[in-house]
Amino acid sequence: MSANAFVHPDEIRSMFSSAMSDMYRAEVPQYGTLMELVSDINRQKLSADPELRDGLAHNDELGRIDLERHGAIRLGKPEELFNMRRLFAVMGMHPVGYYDLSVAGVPVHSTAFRPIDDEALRRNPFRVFTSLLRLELIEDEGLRTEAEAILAEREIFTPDALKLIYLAEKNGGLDRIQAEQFVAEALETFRWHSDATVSLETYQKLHDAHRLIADVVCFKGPHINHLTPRTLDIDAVQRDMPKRGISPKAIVEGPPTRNCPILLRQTSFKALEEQVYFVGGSAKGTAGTHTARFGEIEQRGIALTAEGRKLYDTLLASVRHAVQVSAGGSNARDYETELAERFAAFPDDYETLRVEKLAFFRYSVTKAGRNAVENVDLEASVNDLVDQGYLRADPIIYEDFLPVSAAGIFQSNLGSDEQKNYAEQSNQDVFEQCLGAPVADELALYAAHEKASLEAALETLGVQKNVA
Ligand code: OOG
Ligand code: NI
Repeated sequence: MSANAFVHPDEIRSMFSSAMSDMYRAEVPQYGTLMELVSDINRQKLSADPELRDGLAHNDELGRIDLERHGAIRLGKPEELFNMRRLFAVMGMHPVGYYDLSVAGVPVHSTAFRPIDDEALRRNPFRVFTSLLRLELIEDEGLRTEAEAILAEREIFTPDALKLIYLAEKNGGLDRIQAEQFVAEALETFRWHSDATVSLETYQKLHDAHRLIADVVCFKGPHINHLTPRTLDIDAVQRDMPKRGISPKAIVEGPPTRNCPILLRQTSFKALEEQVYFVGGSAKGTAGTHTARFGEIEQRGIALTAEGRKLYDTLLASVRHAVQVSAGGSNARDYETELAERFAAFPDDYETLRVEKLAFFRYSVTKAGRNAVENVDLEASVNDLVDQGYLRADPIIYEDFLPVSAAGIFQSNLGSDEQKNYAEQSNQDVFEQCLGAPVADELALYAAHEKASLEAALETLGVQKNVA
């Protein structure tokens, strides 16, 4: 490799996520404790469940278990989102999906910046859930103007970060020295600042409008508000958090425990109260506190088709209608029971999920299939070929987020008395204008992945078929 060769975006992403992880562990020690708990439980789970271990090994995922994590940030103005897209593109992360959280009383809309192709996901799946504040949802016009004026003053990227983004775009990549500098400069944007940019009085006014608005508007930048390792047993982590002095949110968001995990299950520990200084008062400022940063864990399962997702949404809505978890979480058990009972209606074996087209699979030719190439019945259906043992179908893992779960994570860290109903409709067009690009449709990505794997497998078997 010559000295000037470009560093692969996947590698820059790995450098960045590892630097973020180090920074966050140093800034939020409780996150380090959570990471240790997760790694202990992953190890136990792998040694107790050889089938799980083999499955992960087959999909080449064993190596990425301790890597898998996501983070989240909240931005204040359109140009921040625009430049954030450019920054993440340098690391091979692109906007996928549109999430409207105003329907759940959180005045933001969001996307996830993430690697898209299989190879890139395998190398490092790090994603960042990125929200943009919707200032138009502040009812008080005076306060809205004030918030806009405060945000207009700030620049969340360092001049060198912007310069390196420009260079990467112009030259098509960054060399080793530039990539290292880029990671260091990019990190500055996500760092915690204990100095607020406003007085305590202004903070309080914005806080009263919505706690989230104060979090976005009153600081120098969009501090990373959580990082999320992957766990192989989320129920065990939820159960054991208190044993390590960590206080979990009341319930695990998403589907219940199942034999065949679907979509995404998440839980978090509650945001910590941290000391900050507001403008004014003594030279150092006025001491106060702000609550924003927490830790989260995730467990991912198979990606669902539109039909599977409809069933999931319907069942979840009926559970949430039947049991509303109280602020203190005293009825969390009722919720869990209801969730498990209602989701009994969701098929829980991969074969049914596949045959009923509820979930996405990656197809490959088995050894038996390769041996039988000359004798394969050309009229056989895909299901026949699977039944005959010539084709193998493995789950495609869900790489995105869930709006109802995300709202639950937001709310548990904002205090559950913050529920507000915004009349404003979701607005993907406005979001994409701010972003400067369309967001990719996640269902289309999974469908294309499944289709490509099936076409390649059928070609190997010598079967010509129109794959829908
Ligand atoms: C983002 C909350 C959503 C998730 O994993 O669903 C999220 C935030 O609090 O900014 O991270
Ligand atoms: Ni999260």
